[in-house]
Amino acid sequence: MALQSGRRLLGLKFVRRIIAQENEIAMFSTTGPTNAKSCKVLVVGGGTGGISTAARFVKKVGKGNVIIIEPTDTHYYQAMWTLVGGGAKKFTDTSKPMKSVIPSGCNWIQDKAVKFDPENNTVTTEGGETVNYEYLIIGMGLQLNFENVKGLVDALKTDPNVVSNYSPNTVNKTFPALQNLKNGEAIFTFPSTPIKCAGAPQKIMYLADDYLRKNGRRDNVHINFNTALGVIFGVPKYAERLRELVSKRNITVNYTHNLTAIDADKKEAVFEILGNDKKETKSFKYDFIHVTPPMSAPDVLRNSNRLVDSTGFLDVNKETLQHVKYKNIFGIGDCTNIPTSKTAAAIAAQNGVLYKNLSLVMEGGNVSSKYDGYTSCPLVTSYERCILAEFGFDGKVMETFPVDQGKERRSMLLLKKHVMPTIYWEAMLRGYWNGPGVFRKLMHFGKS
Ligand code: UQ1
Repeated sequence: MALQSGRRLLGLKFVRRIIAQENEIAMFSTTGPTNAKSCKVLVVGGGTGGISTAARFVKKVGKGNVIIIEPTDTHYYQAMWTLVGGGAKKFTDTSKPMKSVIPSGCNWIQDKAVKFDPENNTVTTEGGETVNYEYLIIGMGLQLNFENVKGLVDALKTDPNVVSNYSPNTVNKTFPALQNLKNGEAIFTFPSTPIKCAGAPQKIMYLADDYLRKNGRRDNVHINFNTALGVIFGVPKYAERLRELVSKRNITVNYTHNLTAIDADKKEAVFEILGNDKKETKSFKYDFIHVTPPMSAPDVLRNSNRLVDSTGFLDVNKETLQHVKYKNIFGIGDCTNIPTSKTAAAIAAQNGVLYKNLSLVMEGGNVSSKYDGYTSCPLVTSYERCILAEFGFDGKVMETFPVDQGKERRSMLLLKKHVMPTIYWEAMLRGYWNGPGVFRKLMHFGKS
């Protein structure tokens, strides 16, 4: 009797093991019938937020337990594209192969996430793989919607004087166009949507201004900053300095002007005037136009109703970075609805908070670390100088150095041009940069 039940037990164990093995094969095989994978931490996005958080969590949860879903094979340091557009840095110095920045121990699925199912903890890719996760980090960045401006996609292809620093496909057009600009109208636009690096639309304008002055052509070119916004910058301290700057540099600012169409044949750009009820538009002739395209959260996220707010951005708690509905989902960077300026510096500061809070959740606790909205925008004002804007939620100024950073400074441009790239590639993407918060506290003797 005892022997029989012992055998039966052994048999049962054996059958269970076979079933488990089959399940395991199904879970990890990429070609198996269910095509499913499983992991502890799934990171969607191989940009700044995705790579820097994956680097931290793989150290915590171990090799093979972090999967990154990212379709592209190149990782860009986009913060450098202003200087590429200005001819001060090489485009080839702003990228690395994706595989070289995937943290070791992480599994990379080179595919596009096409479906989120947060109720069942799965994400499905375009290639049909379903990835099951315990914890999900979404860092998908922003989508550039060039097609939302009529005629722009074609104009970018056919007109050498229509340029944009915002895409790897167009950033290399900017400097040659500037070199060819001898006289006439130069226009720099800012759209009516949230964008990444809200300072970039005017940084390239200040470089263009400086370039034209240095080449003796500035008097022949009229520079316009046509912005959909009603202010030049969101933080009053820096806005004041920038208003002084544009007036000193003889730049015309047209507020509430939102680009809606480009007619490359007529060399005309059409702007709708926002804020008044009657639909008014105004056409501007251009000899050079730098376009900042409208942007949004990526379509796949926008269409995931359960994950996003009414604006289509990932709905997270702005301080804890935890999703408002799903406690095992966190968001980082540009695709979130965190009300701060979308920059790599913001992601750096969010990194530390996300790591602490998700670690607490993994250990069965509650989130406790709080993000203060820190972000930084090195406002390049010439080839030699920059205003290093640093601020948090509600425009609170949070400067690192014990000097007035509202002034144009050579030191801050050197920091942006020569120090930040090393911090980015060597520290941040490896999970070792939480932004300059500790230095700020040290330099202000612990006061803020
Ligand atoms: C920063 O932390 C950061 O993230 C990597 C940037 O992104 C490129 C920046 O441009 C800046 C300015 C910061 C803030 C760093 C310091 C030292 C003030």
